[in-house]
Amino acid sequence: MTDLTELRDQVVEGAQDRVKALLRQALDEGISPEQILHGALVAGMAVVGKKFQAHEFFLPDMLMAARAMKGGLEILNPLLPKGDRSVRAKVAIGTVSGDLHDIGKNLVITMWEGAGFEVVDLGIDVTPEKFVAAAANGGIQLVGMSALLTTTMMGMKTSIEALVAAGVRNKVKVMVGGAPITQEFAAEIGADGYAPNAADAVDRAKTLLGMAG
Ligand code: HCB
Repeated sequence: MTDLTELRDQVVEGAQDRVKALLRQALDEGISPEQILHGALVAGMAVVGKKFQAHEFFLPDMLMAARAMKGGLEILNPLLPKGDRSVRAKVAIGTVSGDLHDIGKNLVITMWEGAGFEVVDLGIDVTPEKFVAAAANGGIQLVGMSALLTTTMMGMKTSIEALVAAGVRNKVKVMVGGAPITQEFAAEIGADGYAPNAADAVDRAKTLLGMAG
């Protein structure tokens, strides 16, 4: 039986080929994609974050781990639950200005697409102007913002202020998320919602768009 602890450790080590092999083995043994995602891949990134904080890991280590995680996600993404595909909504999401972290954002996209949403990926380092353009264009009903750095999270506030200044704030719901973000912070900056993970981002989006139930 594949040990998810070993898979997690290989993510931490940044051993992409080994991660892919162990992940395929785990799937063959009937371990669910969600169990692998949370029990090994996401858990691995949490360990990497702690090691970086403790100065045991440096930027290249973090990059290797991210590469290994992405390799694993390439296999897992098509297998994650597709949910209720009858729900249709057009949404956009991006990582805020100055922030290059996109693994979490991409997982939210996977889950949103799985739920039947049409998703516009605004990418990383998204300026307030780009969020405004997304909100102003093409029937987007919800804008998601992601931030992983305490130094970039205020970019969410600036982006919401830009939506207000451009007169498009009422056209869209705004959802924020990312490791340093909390419900309190979301309320403080005037976001409509917050989600701590990609699965909750689906439920939250449905609620905000009046599709829950
Ligand atoms: Co990065 N990094 N990093 N990093 N990094 C963090 C975020 C630290 C917390 C590590 C630490 O110190 N413990 C730290 C931030 C500290 C702080 O701000 N207080 C940090 C730092 C400091 C930095 C640099 C400044 C390092 C440097 O250069 N000295 C640099 C900044 C670059 C930049 O952005 N300008 C940097 C660079 C990197 C990379 C490039 C090596 C790599 C990113 C690769 C990539 O994304 N393509 C990286 C990584 C991988 C991390 C950690 C290890 C993992 C992040 C991750 O992918 N987590 C992270 C440590 C950590 O977070 N514990 C570390 C896994 C995903 C699945 O979780 O939280 O992103 P998530 O997303 C969840 C959830 O939040 C929610 O759903 C997702 C799925 O469940 N969600 C949303 C996310 N966005 C949402 C939006 C919504 O609307 C709704 C829900």
